[in-house]
Amino acid sequence: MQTKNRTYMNKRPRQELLDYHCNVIERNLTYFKPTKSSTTSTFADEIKESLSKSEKFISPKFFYNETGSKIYDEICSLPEYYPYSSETEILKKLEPKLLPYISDEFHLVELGSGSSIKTRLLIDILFKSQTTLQYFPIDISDILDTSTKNLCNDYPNLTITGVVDTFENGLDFIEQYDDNPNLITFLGSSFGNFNQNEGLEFLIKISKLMSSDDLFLIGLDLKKDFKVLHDAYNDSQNVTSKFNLNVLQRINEELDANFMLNNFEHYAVYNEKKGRIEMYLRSLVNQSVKIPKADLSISLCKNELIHTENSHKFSIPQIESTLNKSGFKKLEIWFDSRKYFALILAKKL
Ligand code: AVJ
Repeated sequence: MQTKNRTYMNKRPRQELLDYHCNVIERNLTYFKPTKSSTTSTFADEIKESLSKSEKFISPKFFYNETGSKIYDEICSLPEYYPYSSETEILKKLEPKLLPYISDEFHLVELGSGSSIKTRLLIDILFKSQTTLQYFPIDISDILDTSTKNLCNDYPNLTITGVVDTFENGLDFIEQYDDNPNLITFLGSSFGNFNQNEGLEFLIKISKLMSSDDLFLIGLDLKKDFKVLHDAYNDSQNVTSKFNLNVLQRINEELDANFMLNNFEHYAVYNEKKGRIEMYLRSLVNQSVKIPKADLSISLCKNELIHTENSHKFSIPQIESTLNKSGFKKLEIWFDSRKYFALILAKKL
């Protein structure tokens, strides 16, 4: 094998070029935050905008406050919610399949802060080929929770460097940080929340930011039997309903709104034509709601829907063409035993 002329140990991080603060929490736990407050709009701005439209909408990114994240963890342990168990099944068998692609000293970059069992499975694989590992979770919101601290206690040779920023900016930062190759992961079919154009644009940005020896590992949920899809978002314990309704509770808490949660019901349906689960909150009565901190009052008719999420399901040809169109070369595609979920390994074209 060709040896690359690189010095990993002496390379100084170039954070001074990039306008990030460095906060050292512990010996092996650091995070970087942009110094300039980003220009992205606030929760109040976005809610005002998306609930003022004739087709009311709340972005699914707002599901994940502390309570919402806990409910999402509950969803992941539901028997009907196959995406989590299917992806984990693939990851548990990944070691012999992924290791042939790992030759240098790879960093692990995670889009979205996992700090879950899935992150641990990937860390374990990388430690099979290297003695130290640097892990960069990228997330716009508080990624340094207790699970991150547990991670650094459990792995003494792991260095965690959180980047509190958008995925694109965070990846840009890491690419300039040093010259190590990166295994960039985007798991859980989070990609399914994008519509087709947003998804394509996102992948184009990622592939442009990547260097030629980086690897990209993306988990995508597959098209399948209607009943399996339906039940995954209409679970018998109503956890998904609680998850969906919690976003209204969050708006009540943070924006002083007066949504009456009992006046809404969870509605999730598979849209065959668009190949996606659509989630809504249905108004059960004619009602009006005040959202003072968004400077907004809305009225809802009985049966009116607030759209809260799209979760796209993919076919294999669709995955291949999306990757091709966005500057990626597919290396591998792995499935779980039921072929419900796919994990794709790709490189920059
Ligand atoms: C985190 C976006 C992958 O779409 O399945 C789970 C979120 N919504 N149940 C998904 C979700 C309802 C989940 N993703």
